[in-house]
Amino acid sequence: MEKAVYAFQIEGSPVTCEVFGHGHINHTLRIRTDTGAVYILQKINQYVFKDPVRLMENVGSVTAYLRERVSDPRSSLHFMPTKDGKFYYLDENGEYWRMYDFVRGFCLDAPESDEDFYQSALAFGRFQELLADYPADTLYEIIPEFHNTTHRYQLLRETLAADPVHRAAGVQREIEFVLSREQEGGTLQRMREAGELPLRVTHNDTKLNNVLLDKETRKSLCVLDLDTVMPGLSLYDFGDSIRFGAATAGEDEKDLSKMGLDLHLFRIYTKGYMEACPSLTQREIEMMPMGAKILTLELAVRFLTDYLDGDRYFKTSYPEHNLDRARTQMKLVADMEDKWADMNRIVAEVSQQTR
Ligand code: ADP
Ligand code: GN1
Ligand code: MG
Repeated sequence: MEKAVYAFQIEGSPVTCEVFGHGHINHTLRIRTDTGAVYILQKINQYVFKDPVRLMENVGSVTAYLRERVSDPRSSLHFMPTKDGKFYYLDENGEYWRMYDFVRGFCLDAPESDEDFYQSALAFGRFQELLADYPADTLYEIIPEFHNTTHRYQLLRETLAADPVHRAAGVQREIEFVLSREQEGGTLQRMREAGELPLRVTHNDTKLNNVLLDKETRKSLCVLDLDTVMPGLSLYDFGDSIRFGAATAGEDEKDLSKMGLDLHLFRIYTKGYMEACPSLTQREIEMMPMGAKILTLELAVRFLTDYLDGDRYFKTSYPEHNLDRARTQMKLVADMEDKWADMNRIVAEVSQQTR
């Protein structure tokens, strides 16, 4: 780690280094130097990202493109070059590191007010609009089939068949829950293949903690975690934000009675997203509730698959962590099913008010 810090062109000498943030994928550290400069140093997770060089090319091009289109420099991530002019450092163990300027603001794991969540909707909606003319075919598909829910089900079936850590027998109810929704889970993928929904450049990982808010104004400053920026559907971004931020409990809540969809927050986000992304088509709008449900179901499938696979993908803090996460997502899916008519009504109302 120390070698990695010194590989980058930074201001001053490092004085502190601490593990930072609540991401599930990369190893993130905050570095402070004796001049008061602050940086984020990340070790790229190579189990998840097989080609870190292409990953950095994607992120580098997208951040450069965004930087030309925003007025506040804090609104776009800024990478520090290494002393030999690269945007990543490869250490002797084959690990890839990168460094960003620390954006002074804060990230939330749950909205503290309606306005916080509204701000995140504006940030992700704007992000989508800003990238509307970005040449999508120049981006590498850094994780192929990332939001292909049909493919996620195939991976679940393969893991279930291999049952590498003998956990399948203990989770039959959970397996049954997701398998009984497999047909519906493939809806977005089928629509994508049929060309019924426009292909856009999307973020693909729109959790609330991937948006930075300004400390003084609490307005959204910057969208973080651009590793999964790829061609995709707006409904992936909308759906993932709802699944994470409009839920009444966190992803790893053990008391499932606390988990459900907050319809008020669902309305707030829908409004912000529609306002910031006026190019959404009628079909995309109609499918918003389905986007929220499928992304939640997809995460249930992904967490369950990782649990069955011995927790190789997501960072976990205890053996049942992925199972707990899968269960919260299932509970949220079930609650969305109960509130389905309300979700559709809200989308129609907001659409009428904002368009
Ligand atoms: P992961 O892929 O593991 O989620 P992220 O890139 O999202 O990694 O980083 C993890 C956390 O680190 C973010 O949620 C955020 O709190 C913080 N973070 C990342 N980049 C920056 C930055 N440039 N400035 C300030 N905080 C950041
Ligand atoms: C991961 O990197 P992070 O923590 O923002 C994951 C997302 C999941 C999320 C679930 C590259 O997001 O797809 O939705 O965990 N990122 C990747 O919390 O797989
Ligand atoms: Mg993140």
